[in-house]
Amino acid sequence: MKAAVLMDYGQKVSIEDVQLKSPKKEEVLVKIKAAGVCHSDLHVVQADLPLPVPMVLGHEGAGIVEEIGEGVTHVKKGDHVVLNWVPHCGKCYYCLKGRKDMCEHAQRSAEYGTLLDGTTRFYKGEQEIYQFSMTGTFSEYTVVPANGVIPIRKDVPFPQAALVGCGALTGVGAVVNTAKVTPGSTVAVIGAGGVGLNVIQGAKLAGAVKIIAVDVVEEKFAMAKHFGATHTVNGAEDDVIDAVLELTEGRGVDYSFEVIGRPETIAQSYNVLGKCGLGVVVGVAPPNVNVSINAFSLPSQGKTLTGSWYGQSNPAIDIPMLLDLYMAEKLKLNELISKTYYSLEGVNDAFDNLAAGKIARSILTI
Ligand code: COD
Ligand code: ZN
Ligand code: ZN
Repeated sequence: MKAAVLMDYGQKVSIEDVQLKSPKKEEVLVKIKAAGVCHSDLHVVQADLPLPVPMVLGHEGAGIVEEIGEGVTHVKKGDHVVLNWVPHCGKCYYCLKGRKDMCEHAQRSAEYGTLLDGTTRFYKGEQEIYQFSMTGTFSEYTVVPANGVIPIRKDVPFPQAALVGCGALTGVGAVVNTAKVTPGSTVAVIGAGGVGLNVIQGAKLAGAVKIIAVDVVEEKFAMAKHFGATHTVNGAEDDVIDAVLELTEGRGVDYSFEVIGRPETIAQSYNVLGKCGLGVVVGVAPPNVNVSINAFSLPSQGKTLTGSWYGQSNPAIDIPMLLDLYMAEKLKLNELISKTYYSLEGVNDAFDNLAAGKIARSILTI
């Protein structure tokens, strides 16, 4: 069986012949049909996310259930599923508080590159191969925890379904679940990539009247407008804070979203807010990075800066809901697919295109 594996840092991803163990109790074997190439996969290749290697990358994916382990009742062989890269344990402090996105057990296993029991199902000869965020969708098959598969309607094409597993859920969820954007609001979205475009369409769905897309790549602005941006700012040419203030009668926006993961754009997302504004950081900067914001403005302007992980979502409910929105033509997914590769071999080319910033998403069909 073939999988795209980062064998070591400093190398390109290679297509390897790997073996997969059978699903254990509360696990599911999935035949992957489509996988999206997200910037977080590239972050791993570029060593911005410190994870163990060798690792099967890919966390956005959809496929068909091939086999279920003991105790799995919510899916059966043949079901179509989207993979959930935060398969919560249901027992930890945060799960019990209703915050599945913050599951301690899932976060720890993702850091170790294993499934919830601390072991991995992929191997090559004697060597264990880790799985990115308990998924590993750049592979013909994968084994994931039971909560890592969300059953979906069968009339959605696999590439579009895959996109909901990270980009759409992360982006729309940041707007709807974390920020709870209200109708008539003003919004700035910094970073109009695969996830940022979903923040933009989430803001439109939520009824925002002014949606300002900020990026540094000109090609992104036509896409941003198509997804619902009312204004655009090119951060490579203009001062972002001045431009946003000018577009909002000098006040700043009600909500801002940083969808890149860089300290300077995180600071921007705070500085473009008006009084009482809420800034949501979706992008993840490397672990040793700090951000500086003006201390006086916190109490005097009552601004809030928070974060959003996996759209603060409830994947079992939110993934089917987003697919229903897509089928009702209220959520754009087709337009997110800039390029399709009909084999895993396309993965490095997809990374190059992502790094150049000119595309929204590439899809690998498997
Ligand atoms: N100012 C404005 N825009 C910029 C700047 C800048 N200084 N630098 C880059 N951009 C733009 C790029 O041109 C591009 O359009 C956009 O920012 C980034 O988009 P993509 O398509 O490259 O990235 P996404 O949308 O696939 O991913 C964004 C994330 C924020 C999810 C990702 O980068 C991240 O932080 N990942 C780590 C977090 C993580 O592991 N999440 C789990 C899975 S997503
Ligand atoms: Zn992602
Ligand atoms: Zn938990």
